[in-house]
Amino acid sequence: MVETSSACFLSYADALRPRIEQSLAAYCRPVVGCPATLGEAIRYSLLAPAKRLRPMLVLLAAEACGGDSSRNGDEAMPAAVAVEMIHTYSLIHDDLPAMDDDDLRRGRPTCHKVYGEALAILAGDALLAQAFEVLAEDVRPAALAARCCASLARAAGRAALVGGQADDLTGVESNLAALEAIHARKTGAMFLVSLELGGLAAGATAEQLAALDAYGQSMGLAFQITDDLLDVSGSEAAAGKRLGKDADRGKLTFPGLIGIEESRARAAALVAEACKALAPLGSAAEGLEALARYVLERDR
Ligand code: GRG
Repeated sequence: MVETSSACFLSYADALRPRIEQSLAAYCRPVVGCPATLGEAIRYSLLAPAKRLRPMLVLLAAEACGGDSSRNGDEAMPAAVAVEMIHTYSLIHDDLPAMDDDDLRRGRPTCHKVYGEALAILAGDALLAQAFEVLAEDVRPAALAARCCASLARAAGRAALVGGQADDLTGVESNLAALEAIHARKTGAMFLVSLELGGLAAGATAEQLAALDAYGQSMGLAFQITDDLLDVSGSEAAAGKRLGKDADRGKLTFPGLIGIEESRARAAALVAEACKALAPLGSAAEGLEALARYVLERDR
């Protein structure tokens, strides 16, 4: 496989982002019965400037598994929208005073700072429900839609996103295994399901799905380590959120447990492993390789 760079990912991102943004906007057009302010709160958070890594993983996984590029990845777009809806709901709820209590997200005041706590909770609830509506109605055939709904529900549920968040809030033992177990559920599961849904939309074989899974395991953990590193030494302007909060709150982090240098080395090794795992997918997986390299060098 030709070695890609994070700069190469930016050209993939420039091509994918407008299509993702357009689809997200289309799915949050006003509908009868949705109060105007609720619709506004949903659009405010879902359409805020964001990296869109999860939808890009869906589309790049579909491409890596031979997705029909002449259809511009349309077959995978409902899944790309659904994962971003779940991710955005989790960020809205995570920012609430009862959880991480943040006032800045995606470079803007958090949803509850603008619309109040009750409406922010409801905007998150609506996005959680709509993600499954999108999959159930727009993924074809129906058996594939049901499989996508089941996988996304598992990734967003009690033994993954929600369970990891609960452990992170209540605190567990201070060791590497405990930290990795939190992140595998809180962050990793959504990356893995993004890749799986993209692969499924493209009709991936079991071998291709296994390669995507191996890639996602390593890349997801590398993403979390770089997230912790950015919290220590990143720029708030670039990140669009408050930094330095983990240390202030005595949270378990990779730099806190193993130091900054060891964390950097670990993230680099994981990205190398992620790229190696793509070998069975050949050159069609170049976009995924570039995304993994971007994760290592990102500043937001
Ligand atoms: C409330 C059920 C529930 C879960 C919340 C996502 C999450 C769990 C917490 C967010 C806190 C956090 C910083 C987690 C670490 C990694 C992460 C998910 C960062 C945000 O994702 P990015 O960097 O953000 O892809 P953008 O805004 O670009 O989408």
